[in-house]
Amino acid sequence: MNSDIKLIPDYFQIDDLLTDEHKLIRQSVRNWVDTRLKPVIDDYSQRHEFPEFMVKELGELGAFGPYIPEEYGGAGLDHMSYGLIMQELERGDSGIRSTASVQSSLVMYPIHAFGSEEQKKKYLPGLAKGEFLGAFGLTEPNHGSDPGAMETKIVDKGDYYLLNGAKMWITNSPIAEIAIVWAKDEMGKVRGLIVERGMEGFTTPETHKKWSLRASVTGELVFDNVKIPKENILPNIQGLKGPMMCLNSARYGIAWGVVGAAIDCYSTALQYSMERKQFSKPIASFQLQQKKLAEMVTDITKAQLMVWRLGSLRNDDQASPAQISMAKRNNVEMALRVARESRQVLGAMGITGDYPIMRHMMNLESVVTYEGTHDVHLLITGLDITGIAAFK
Ligand code: TGC
Ligand code: FAD
Repeated sequence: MNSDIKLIPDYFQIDDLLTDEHKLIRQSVRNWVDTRLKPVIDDYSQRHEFPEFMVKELGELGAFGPYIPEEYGGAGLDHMSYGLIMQELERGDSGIRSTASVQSSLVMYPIHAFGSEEQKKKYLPGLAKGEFLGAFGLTEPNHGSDPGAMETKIVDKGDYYLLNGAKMWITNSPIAEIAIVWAKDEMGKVRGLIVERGMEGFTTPETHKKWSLRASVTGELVFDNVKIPKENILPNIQGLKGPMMCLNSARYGIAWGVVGAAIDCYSTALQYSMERKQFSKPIASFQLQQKKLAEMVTDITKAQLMVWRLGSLRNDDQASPAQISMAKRNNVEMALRVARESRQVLGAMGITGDYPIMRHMMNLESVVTYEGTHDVHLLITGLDITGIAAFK
């Protein structure tokens, strides 16, 4: 293939806007994805198995809590770096990016932002190193898009809280050592708790038969009269804004991550179209295939510009939740479109595990739903521009 062809597009020279440190971080994650993840991920997905060996390696790579300060085991990096790490991981697989998103944004972030000094010292260094995983329990069997109506409850029993209820669709729940669980107290206020594996009455059944994120483990968190020590409550937050602030960070990471999945699909299609011949010519020479490729690279470029700007706003603490929602929604839809178009460029080969496209496409069907569905994010934009909430 012509060596001038860029398989990882940078059409608007966004690299010029990154620091040398950003590029170095991106390169180290890119190398890890190419050498450790890509060669094995199709097998794990086909077997519906989580590559557990990656947890320690992700910790060593600095993919867990990159923006958490170094004194707690994080890397003290900026949000642009976090985004670039998510992009590279999802170029490999959305499920592996999910593992890093949950650990960083949904477990380490709330402990760091809302936890006591003792909680930060107890949990953050081990989470950062990948010594153990955490999970985040917000969604319930009867409450997905409307987490404010959650039924999971804590009752103050003097020395401890008694926790009852259930969470569903929880990434990493069957293998996590701790879970950040959101529950209502007697006053109906949402509180955050650190629930530890081994606490009596706490179980984590696995969810089987997923056609999406097959290399990521999903399950439930079930609480049957679990005694939670008082020191396990997150002291510095009350109300739904606690979990929502965690989601801002995770949704931001997803907006970046899916650009990676789109790049992987596009570059596979570009390469294939240059090599595959029909009617004695590479299929890349036909206008209809060029239209697909040109639209894909345009879509990816727009998404790259959006997350770069969002990253600089977030670094200045200026990114609004509505901006994050718009970027998450836009970029996931873009990545799904790119995956579907790329799959067609490969013809029948596109449906096999010899190429990553079908796996990305199936993964993205979860990504478009979790962390707030495509429709919910549209309604968040609607609320932002009209001032009228159309959820209820
Ligand atoms: P609403 O009345 O609007 O808000 C209640 C309180 O929360 C505050 N708030 C936020 N604060 C910070 N950031 C945000 N993004 C916030 N959104 C809301 C709000 O200011 C208010 O605070 P206060 O102090 O006034 O009480 O809430 P609502 O009940 O009307 O619901 C609004 C809605 C629908 C937008 C929201 O609840 C929502 O986003 N629903 C989607 C739920 C969701 O995203 N779940 C994700 C679960 S975790 C997950 O999917 C992990 S996947 C992990 C992986 O594998 O990568
Ligand atoms: P519902 O809320 O029942 O929505 C069903 C449909 O109705 C959607 O299309 C939705 O857009 C639409 N809808 C809902 N309300 C409205 C409205 N007001 N107006 C218009 N349309 C509406 N959750 C966690 O807490 N932690 C996790 O780690 C986690 N990991 C996940 C991993 C996977 C693989 C998946 C698939 C999900 C995960 N989730 C997790 C749950 C995820 O956040 C929820 O699935 C999501 O918030 C949507 O909730 P729901 O599935 O109950 O759909």
